[in-house]
Amino acid sequence: MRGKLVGTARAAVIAGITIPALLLTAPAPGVAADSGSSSLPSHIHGGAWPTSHVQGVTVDKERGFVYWSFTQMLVKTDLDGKVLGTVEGLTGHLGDIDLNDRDGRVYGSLEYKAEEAFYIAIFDVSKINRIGMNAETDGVMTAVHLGEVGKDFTADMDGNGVFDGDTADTPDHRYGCSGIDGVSFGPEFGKRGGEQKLMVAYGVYSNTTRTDNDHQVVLSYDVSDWAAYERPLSQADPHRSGPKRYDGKYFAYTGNTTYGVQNLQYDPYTRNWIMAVYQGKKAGFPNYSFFTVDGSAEPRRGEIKGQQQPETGKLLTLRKAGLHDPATGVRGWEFHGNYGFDALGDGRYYVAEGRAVEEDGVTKQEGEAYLYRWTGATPTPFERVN
Ligand SMILES: [Ca+2]
Ligand SMILES: [Ca+2]
Ligand SMILES: [Ca+2]
Repeated sequence: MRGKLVGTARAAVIAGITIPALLLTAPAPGVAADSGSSSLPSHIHGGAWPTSHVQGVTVDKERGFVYWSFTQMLVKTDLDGKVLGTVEGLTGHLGDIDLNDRDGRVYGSLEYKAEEAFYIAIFDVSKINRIGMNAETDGVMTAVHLGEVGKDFTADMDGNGVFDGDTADTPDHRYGCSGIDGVSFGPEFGKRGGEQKLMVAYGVYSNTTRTDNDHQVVLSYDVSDWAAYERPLSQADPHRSGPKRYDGKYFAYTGNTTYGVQNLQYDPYTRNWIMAVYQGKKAGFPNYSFFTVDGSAEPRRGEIKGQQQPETGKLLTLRKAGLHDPATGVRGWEFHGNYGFDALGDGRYYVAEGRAVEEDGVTKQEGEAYLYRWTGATPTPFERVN
């Protein structure tokens, strides 16, 4: 588990069982985090690249590496922001990324909407050692196809025999699914430890005229048997090798957002699953920019509101903290984090920002990450560490 033992944290022994200090000290939301004594830079520069904007950041504290998703490129730096290598040539959309502590590799969402193909890209980041490595030909990336996403993306919801494709202006796409973006490893919802699952959140189109797109949708996968599915990806002829089934499918009622969960991250410190979004536009919802799912709550079966035919599913619980909209029951916060958010496990976080910059007459996208700590304050539960 990420950040199980951090800094000067001490473990306790109770009845002969060693309890990691984190589990003893993890506070309820609302309690300020200890800033910790392990030194990490308060700012990391991820460079500027001729790509779309930064989509995700994940930090390998032990080895001192930072990985950045720049939509068409994966960038590897050290903690000082020195560029160590890049993986380039992606023609789809690389979104949020997360480090799998089990195998030391970086997993990210990868979309090819025209091909109706959605993948988890797996980067063997130990092999990234130079700028300009190729995602298809340099043996650093495999991909696992997620069939369930394609099914929901292509669903002909109005039953007119036509799938309207990559547009928000349609009744098609089940739950409004536009693909996938947020990814994170963490325990099953309601569990403290146990097997780490890969959670994958849907993108959801912004559409204020339908009622069936007001949930964030999360698929869970056990990736321990994924070696059987992993294949290099030929983008001209994308494969469909992947698990037939997901392990779990979960729904969080937040109101419609603009492209769903941009960054998903399990935070062992608060036991929150954070969801950073681009705000929704629907009247009648609070349209918060940041949500926290209570990771200690068991999913409960209930109605997935707003569907054409009544439907039940496994519902997630938003943490009872922060802002609250009594009319809808939605709870949330005001924070960014939709360009990248990583939890270090000790109440500290790296949060990405990005912007367009001009370099030698070329427009590039710059990415950087700032260190924050948890405060639990409303409406913004983090403060920057300087
Ligand atoms: Ca249709
Ligand atoms: Ca994104
Ligand atoms: Ca993530």
